[in-house]
Amino acid sequence: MSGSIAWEVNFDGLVGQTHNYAGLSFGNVASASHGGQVSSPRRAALQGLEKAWSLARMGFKQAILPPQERPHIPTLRQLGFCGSNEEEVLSQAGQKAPHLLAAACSASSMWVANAATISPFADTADGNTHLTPANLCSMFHRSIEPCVTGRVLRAVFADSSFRHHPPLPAGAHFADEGAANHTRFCSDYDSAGVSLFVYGDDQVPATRRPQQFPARQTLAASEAIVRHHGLEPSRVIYARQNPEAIDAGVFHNDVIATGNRQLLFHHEQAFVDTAKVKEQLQEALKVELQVIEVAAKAVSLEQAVRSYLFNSQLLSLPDDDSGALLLAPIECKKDNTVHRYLQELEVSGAGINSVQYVDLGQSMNNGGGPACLRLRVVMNDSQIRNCQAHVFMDDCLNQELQAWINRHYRDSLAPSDLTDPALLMECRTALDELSQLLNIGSVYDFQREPL
Ligand code: SUG
Repeated sequence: MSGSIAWEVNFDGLVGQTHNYAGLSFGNVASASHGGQVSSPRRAALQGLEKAWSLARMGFKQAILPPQERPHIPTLRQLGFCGSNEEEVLSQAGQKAPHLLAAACSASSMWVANAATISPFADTADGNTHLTPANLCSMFHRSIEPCVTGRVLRAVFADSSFRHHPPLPAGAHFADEGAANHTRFCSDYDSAGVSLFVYGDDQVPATRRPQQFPARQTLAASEAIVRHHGLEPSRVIYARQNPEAIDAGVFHNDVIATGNRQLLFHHEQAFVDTAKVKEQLQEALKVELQVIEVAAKAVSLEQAVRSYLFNSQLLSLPDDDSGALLLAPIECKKDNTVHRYLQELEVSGAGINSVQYVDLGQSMNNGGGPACLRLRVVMNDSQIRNCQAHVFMDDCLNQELQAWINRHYRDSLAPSDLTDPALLMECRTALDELSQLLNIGSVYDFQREPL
């Protein structure tokens, strides 16, 4: 299949109706510091949609992925909340274990950079595109996602050139957080790429571990994915994340480094051995690797985490060698140091010649910036043409989704609203309508089996 024109398609996760602040992610500084606050699901969903639509308007291939069903009653039942009806299940959970109710209500599936690891056809032994949903077993509220993620991915990537793998076995040994710790480098999207897998834990007793926060990706998980996807070992690099960065709030590599095509944009303190990472990448890539390394004295680790500078989207159009676009969170403009750095970068000729800013405040408060909200999938013409799901952004879909959000989303949501049975029904009505609009079939539990 290689040789045909291919694009990077960004699939953005639509924010779900239960978007709320429950402080669920230990080690994610923004999530912890906003726990208990009142959220605005409608504003969150509109902010995310506007980002996707603005990239589509600029000519980038852009699509969307649906949110998951929350509150997730099957999870609450599995945990022993066994009322005779759903209302009772919600109320029991709310009274006895509000933290478990919050976990079963989290809209965290919006951060689709954690949905799966994807290896495009140009990189795999059989010439197919391989997908593995992440097991997300480090955080309970996220471990609920992989089953429905798998169904959604099968519905959207249904043609025979896609190979769907099950998530890795759940458990600390194979903790996998998906594309957030995987970066693909290449000259053109349809030429063989080099995969950089970044892990926080190699399970070797002697290695220095983060002292405060958990490492959420293991080396063993990435190695298993490489085997499943049939990646050529000489084009795979494994790099260990700096434990100090994890302790500063870098819970995924995409909070401290990003890359696209031949460009690596990273913080000086991202990896344990940066020189080795660059050397290996350069050797595997063959064409020239461009590197923009941000020194700690220019932007500190703390500033990088607060502004989410490296969670920007690094984008380029095929056949456009004029330099990349960086779509950065608005927080980067509000921080004087980071803003000045980016202004200088734009005119430096280093490889990023345009920086734009986007307001994703609602998602950012939970630690999800522009890059967390999207899953990158390299697709060729026929894969795009064969996609039966109505997920590619155009003016019409944008308007339909805007109207759908305005019809179904609450303007504000407090943690105490999560037991409201009306919320459960609102979510199901909305998702039923959405699955028809997107033509993805019955992917949700409530559509498949009587509860
Ligand atoms: O897994 N936050 C998500 C944010 C994920 C960001 N993704 C990437 N960097 N790719 C997480 O920590 C917070 C939910 C809450 O606290 O209610 C949360 O799950």
